[in-house]
Amino acid sequence: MITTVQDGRATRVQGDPEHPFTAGFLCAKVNRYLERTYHADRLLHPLKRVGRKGRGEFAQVTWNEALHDIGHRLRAIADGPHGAQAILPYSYAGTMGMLQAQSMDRRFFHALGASKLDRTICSTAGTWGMRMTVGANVGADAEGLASSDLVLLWGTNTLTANPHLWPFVRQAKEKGARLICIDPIRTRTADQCDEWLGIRPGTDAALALAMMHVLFAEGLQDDDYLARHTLGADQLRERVQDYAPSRVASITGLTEEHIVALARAYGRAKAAFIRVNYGMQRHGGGAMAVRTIACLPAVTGHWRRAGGGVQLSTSANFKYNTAALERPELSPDVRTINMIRLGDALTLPDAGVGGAPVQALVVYNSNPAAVAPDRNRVLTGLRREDLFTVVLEHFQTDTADYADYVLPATTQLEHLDVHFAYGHHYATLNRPAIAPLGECKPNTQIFRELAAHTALDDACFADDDDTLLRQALDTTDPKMATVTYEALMEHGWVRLNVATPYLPYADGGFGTPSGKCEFHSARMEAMGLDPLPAFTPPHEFPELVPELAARYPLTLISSPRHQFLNSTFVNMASLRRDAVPEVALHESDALLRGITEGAQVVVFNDRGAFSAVARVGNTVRAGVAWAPSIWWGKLTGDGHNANETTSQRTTDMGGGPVFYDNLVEVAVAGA
Ligand SMILES: Nc1nc2c(c(=O)[nH]1)N[C@H]1C(S)=C(S)[C@@H](COP(=O)(O)OP(=O)(O)OC[C@H]3O[C@@H](n4cnc5c(=O)[nH]c(N)nc54)[C@H](O)[C@@H]3O)O[C@H]1N2
Ligand SMILES: Nc1nc2c(c(=O)[nH]1)N[C@H]1C(S)=C(S)[C@@H](COP(=O)(O)OP(=O)(O)OC[C@H]3O[C@@H](n4cnc5c(=O)[nH]c(N)nc54)[C@H](O)[C@@H]3O)O[C@H]1N2
Ligand SMILES: [Mo]
Repeated sequence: MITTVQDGRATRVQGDPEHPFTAGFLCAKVNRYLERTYHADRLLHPLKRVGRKGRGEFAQVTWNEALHDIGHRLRAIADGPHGAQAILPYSYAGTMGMLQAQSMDRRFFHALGASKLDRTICSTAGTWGMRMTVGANVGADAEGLASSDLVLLWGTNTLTANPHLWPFVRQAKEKGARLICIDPIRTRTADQCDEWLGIRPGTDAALALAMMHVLFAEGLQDDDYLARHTLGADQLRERVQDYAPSRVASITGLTEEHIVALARAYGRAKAAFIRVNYGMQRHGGGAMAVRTIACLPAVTGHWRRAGGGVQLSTSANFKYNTAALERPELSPDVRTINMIRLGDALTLPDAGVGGAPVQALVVYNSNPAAVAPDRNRVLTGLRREDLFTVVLEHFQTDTADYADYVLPATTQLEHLDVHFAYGHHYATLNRPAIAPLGECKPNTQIFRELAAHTALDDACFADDDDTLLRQALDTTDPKMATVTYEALMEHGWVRLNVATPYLPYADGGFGTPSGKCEFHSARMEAMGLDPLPAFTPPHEFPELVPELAARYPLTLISSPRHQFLNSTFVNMASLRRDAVPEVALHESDALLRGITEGAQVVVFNDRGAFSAVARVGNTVRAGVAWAPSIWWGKLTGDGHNANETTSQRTTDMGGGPVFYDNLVEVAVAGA
């Protein structure tokens, strides 16, 4: 992103036309980054709560007063009967920069001895799935897509969530590739594909197993690749016997013909590119689903060729020196709390995991009052008068309303950082373009000063941001050889030291213990899991929970609204416009409930409820409801959002969230 600055004020942001991947294009949201940065509601001064918890009533205080009091309170808790484990940090994706998201903050909490946070809310299930099959979250390179002859967009809303991939998908299409979208929702991405397969939520593993059933049955496998680079091919071949297309049709809700045709198209392609994304892993069996799909290109040998393979992420290729940034050795042996179980952690006496209750919560780069599951429990916890809450923010979010102190943080335009990527292979420097607005400070600086006020005196708290940047780059990993301080300062971005396109498994070389693509995983067996790919149903799979499904027959998917970035940008009038919370229903489901287009409805289950306007049509498959998210509670009509209905249950591996594994009912409001 290139920022134009006049007289100290940023006047324009634009994409860098020379960047090989983003090619001068910013997404709908970041295009408005100036409006966000200079928004009239931007927090510019430290604030201290004066009203009741959650009322959002604050008075301006000086930094010194705020930091002194926070340091004093945290120190008192650390020295108290429960010790520092009663303090919980809470952060995720507000910024994913190495400095502003995982450096001074981690040092601070490690040195303090606070509880650790397991940052699972987004990607751990899929990451574990990839790890078990191919060894790491490393897959195919989008820059090979032009050579692909079949593109499967599987559980990904590319045009909304990852639009920079689209030009590469189009290159493939222009050269004759077929595009198939596999998604319970007919998204704007599905609309641009040759075919939409409206699968039942949480059943993707079954589909992949049926594809392998057909591949083996029809001799479409690559025997040479199987023999040289895989482990457990015979066991896999036997396992997929259980997944005949006729049986899988009833699991997935797709026809047998569609399943067979998909398998044949895949098996006959030379280099099929599967873009699998995070949608499908937000279900109880999400890790197994990703693991199973990741087996496909090893069966057909597509990994050999540019444009072939599976991509979930490219993030594991970025080997910044996180140990130097985070200093984990400063931490004593403390408990870890899974971030998606925040509701329990704040409301159960031992935080749900044993030991101390949570007495202080320090939130930065996150808005848990909107994004965390089981929102009622989260708000019940945040409302506790005895919970000391500090929130570092740009805006007065739902979460900030519950704070005792709100501290104003800088945006990407105002601080230094360096970024990894999860869809491409370029490291990016983030240079500050303007001075911090008002009294805002970077997260790094806030934690640096907080360390002093909490009587933490390790020398590492003296490192400035430039030093942190150099520490992040201090690594001997060969993939990082090109990512030097000088190269970043000169170009702003630099490609990792990998070929273009990068073919990670063309000749095997998997990151698993065996060095092979592991169809059979001894590690999973050791974890007490099925060592072979299988269909692991969602927690709330109607066939498994018939009584619950009788009361709550619809599966709610609350994936991102096109104009929002999780809960970021929701407060921007130009992006929200006149939008209100909506829920899309299939016309058959609407008819059954007497719901018509535009009707005011309530979406509910035993966990909670939220209001929405009904959108009736054929954009979702029958049995599925779609509530584009993530709304700020306080910007909706009723104060609620979709996370009132989601659960704190976790995925089969990785302890990930199951946001879309969520049975609800929808009724006309007031009925
Ligand atoms: N505009 C915009 N872009 C974003 C974000 C945003 O909020 N807004 N968020 C960013 C972040 S943090 C992330 S993690 C990514 C997420 O981006 P994606 O990985 O694309 O994830 P989702 O949008 O959650 O889900 C993608 C699709 O999966 C579908 N889906 C749900 N359940 C299933 C299933 O069981 N099987 C299949 N096959 N499909 C299913 C959903 O209907 C949805 O259309 O996007 C990033 N980009
Ligand atoms: N129902 C449902 N829930 C979901 C999802 C879903 O699809 N459906 N998606 C899930 C996913 S994939 C994710 S990744 C999570 C995301 O959840 P979060 O990580 O909480 O992401 P955001 O909602 O974008 O909130 C980030 C906050 O950080 C602030 N911020 C940004 N930059 C900075 C900074 O430099 N310093 C400080 N101090 N603050 C900053 C922003 O103003 C914003 O309020 O939500 C999850 N929750
Ligand atoms: Mo995410």
